Parts: sequence; structure tokens; C-alpha cells
Amino acid sequence: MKTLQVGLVGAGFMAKAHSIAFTAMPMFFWPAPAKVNKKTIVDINEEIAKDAKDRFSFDNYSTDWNDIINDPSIDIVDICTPNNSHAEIAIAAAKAGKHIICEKPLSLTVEEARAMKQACDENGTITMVAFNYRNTPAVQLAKKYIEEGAIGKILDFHSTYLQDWSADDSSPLSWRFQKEVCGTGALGDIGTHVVDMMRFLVGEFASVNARMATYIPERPVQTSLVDSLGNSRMNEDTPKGKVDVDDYCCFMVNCENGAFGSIEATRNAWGRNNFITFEIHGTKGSISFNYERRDELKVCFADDKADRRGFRTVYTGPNHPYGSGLWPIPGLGIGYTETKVIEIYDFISSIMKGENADPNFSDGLQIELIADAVVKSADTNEWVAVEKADE
Ligand code: SOE
Repeated sequence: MKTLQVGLVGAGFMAKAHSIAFTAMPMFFWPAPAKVNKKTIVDINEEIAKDAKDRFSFDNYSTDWNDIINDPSIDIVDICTPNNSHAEIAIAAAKAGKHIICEKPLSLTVEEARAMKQACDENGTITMVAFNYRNTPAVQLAKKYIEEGAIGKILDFHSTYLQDWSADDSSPLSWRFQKEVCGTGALGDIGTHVVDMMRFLVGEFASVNARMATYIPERPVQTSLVDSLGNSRMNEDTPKGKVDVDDYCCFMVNCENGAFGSIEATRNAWGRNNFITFEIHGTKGSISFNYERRDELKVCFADDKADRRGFRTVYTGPNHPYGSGLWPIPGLGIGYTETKVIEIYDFISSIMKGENADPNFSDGLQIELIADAVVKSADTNEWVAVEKADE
């Protein structure tokens, strides 16, 4: 079995998730498409890089991502840095002949996403954007039912991604609130996950009509590089800095296939943790999902006899997508880790087959175009047509 070498850039929360997935993937999916050796981890802070090497079991560490680009033994570059560095690293990696998995959102701007995709197209790079929630077996099961026609033609959908870690105005001004580092706020950080899911399940977006708001216009300046996600509170004397991205984003969607929908994203919804939900209504049934109960898919099929028609709960397990590699009994449950393991399994399978992965940089670019249309619509209060990546 081949062993691919990975170099990972960024040593925060996502590096932890990806490192676990590289190691665990063959334990779940055996025979694995290939094994992965965690060769080099990079962080600009030497102490963090050194610590991450030991904690996540890499062979070595560096403070300069060029070290992995220039290492001919490295097959895969994994980008887990803040959004403003994705493009530079990915373009260099593509030119050096590496395959790339990049955290979401793909880039800061549409222009960057185009340049990333072009560099990868020119160099035959296998790419993946880490929109992991579509890998939840219940979401994959929803896709299967939709493709089988079990709920008929999709009429409409309603979806949310709600968290509350930034609802407190003393949560710090991390990079996730600075436009030059993150691009957009709730929209890019979490709204794009739901955009990915809805494109995957329902179809391509044609136009959007959006509202966005910044509820907390300034926050205490965070001095360390650590992405605390608001868990570390600053004291009253901490100087404040301006938030220049959205705390809240809500938009309506017209899909190319005629379906209509809505997406709401905020990290300021008290009481909501990782509240990714959707309900999809079709001519022959409905599907409902809530990531906080991620082993369950609720379905209602209109063809059921009238006296027993209603939502039923299917617990995902061995009989469902990716089930053969996961756990043998439905109720044992899957978690965030498993969505990342599936992501790495799909990515490594694609590399070994020489086929582009799903979702790839084309999807990442299309999602940037949708986000761009959302921002334009919020600015103008009008419906905005979504530009197509391939045109
Ligand atoms: C913070 O909102 C965050 O870490 C996102 O950046 C991730 O994409 C999401 O999976 C969990 O929450």
C-alpha cells in the first residue's frame, strides 16, 4: 500500500481535526486507498509549531511553509491557516506539483479563488475544499433519497447555521472579525458550509437576495495568535478594535431548477452551538436534518398510507453512506471527527484514482461567487444574479 507524505500549514483547531483524520482514516476505511505519513507541520510561531509536531505526531516542524513546498518528498499540502493566506500557499503548492486540501472558505475574494483554480487546472492538481458537513452520513443519505426521487421534485428548502460563541461583546477581535484576514464574517465562516450543503442537495444557485448586519461593531483586541473562538474573555481595560465584517447574514435563494430557499448564518444566536439545519420539501415528501442530532434523518414520504404518514427518524449506520467503514450499530453515533475522516478518505481516494475530489476548487470558486452576490445584494437591497465559475 502506498504511503503519501503530507505537509500541513497552520497548527490550530483545524490542524488537530485534519491530523486525527490522516491517522484514523485507514482504521475506519480498510483497505485504505493509501496511507498518509504526517511529515511536516508549519506555524509561523515556533513554539506552537514545535508543540504541534509532538502533539499531532509529525516527523518535523518548520516556521516557513516554503519548506514543505520545496520538499520533493511531500505529495499533499494541507492548508489550515486563516483565509488571507490560502491563495499564496495553494498557488505555490500547485506549481510545485502537490495535491491540495484547503480549509474553507477557499479564499478572500473571487479573484483569488479564480487564480487558485487556474493554477491547479494548469498543474493537474487534485483539490479539495474542506466543507466537511456534507460528509455527515445523514446528509449523504438525504442526497441518496433525493437522487432516487423519493421526495419528488424539490420545491423549497430552509437552512441555518447558528452558533453563539461571538454573541458576547467581550469575546475577542480574532482574525475572524477582520475583513483583510477573513473576507466576510458569519457568511464566509459558517454560511458557506450551508451553501455547500444546499448546492450539493438541491442544485446550483441562480440568484440571491440578502440582508447582513454587524451587531457588535467593536471587540477587545486579541494579542495572541491563538484562535480562541471567543472563549477567552478580555478584561475591561483591553483596547477595542473595529469589526468590519458581518455578524449576521440571511438570504433567499432562487435555484436554477426552480427550487426556492433560505439560508441564515450567525455566530450571535444565544443558545445555539453548531445548529446546522435544513428542511427540504418536495412534491412527494420532506427531509429534515439537524447536525446537533447528526445520526438522525427525519423523512416523510407522501406515498406512505395516509393513516401512518408523517415524519419518521432513520438512524444512520452500516446500511447507509460510508456506513461500512464507520461503526457497526447505528446508535453508536458519529461525530465531527468522522466527518473529517470521511473527507480525508474521499480526498486520498481521489488522488489515487487521479480524479478531482468533491467538493473541489471549482466548487470553492462557485461558493465565492455566491458569497460575492450575497454581499452585493445586501449592499443594494436587490436580487443579484450569481455569476457562473465556468463562464
Ligand atoms: C467557527 O465558527 C468554526 O470553527 C468554523 O470556522 C468552522 O468551519 C465550523 O466547522 C465550526 O465553527
